Amino acid sequence: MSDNDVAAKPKIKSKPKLERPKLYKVMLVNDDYTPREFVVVVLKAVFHMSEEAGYRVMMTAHKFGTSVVVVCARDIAETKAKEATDLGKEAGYPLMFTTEPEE
Ligand code: TYC
Repeated sequence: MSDNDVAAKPKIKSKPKLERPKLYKVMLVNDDYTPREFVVVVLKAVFHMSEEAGYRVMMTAHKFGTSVVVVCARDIAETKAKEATDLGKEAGYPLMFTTEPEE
């Protein structure tokens, strides 16, 4: 090796850093008109919750204003929130589900 030779850098493959897609929360929003039992029916139908889990989520929104229903990918969160909100609308209730990104 002469003095001019430069040692080849070892080639270390670095993994491309893929951003992890953000997760979104589906939130249940309280209102004064939708019957409690109807909220639980919707939670069971759209989010496959048990009666007990649905009742807990409904009561949390009833007492505190909102409740987290599920955390999932954005497109699924938006589709489910719309489906659930539409069920309320079809029955004449102002029931509302919203989505928001997780911190
Ligand atoms: N507050 C409603 C009532 O007293 C019940 C209710 C609970 C409605 C949760 C919406 O997201 C909700 N009939």
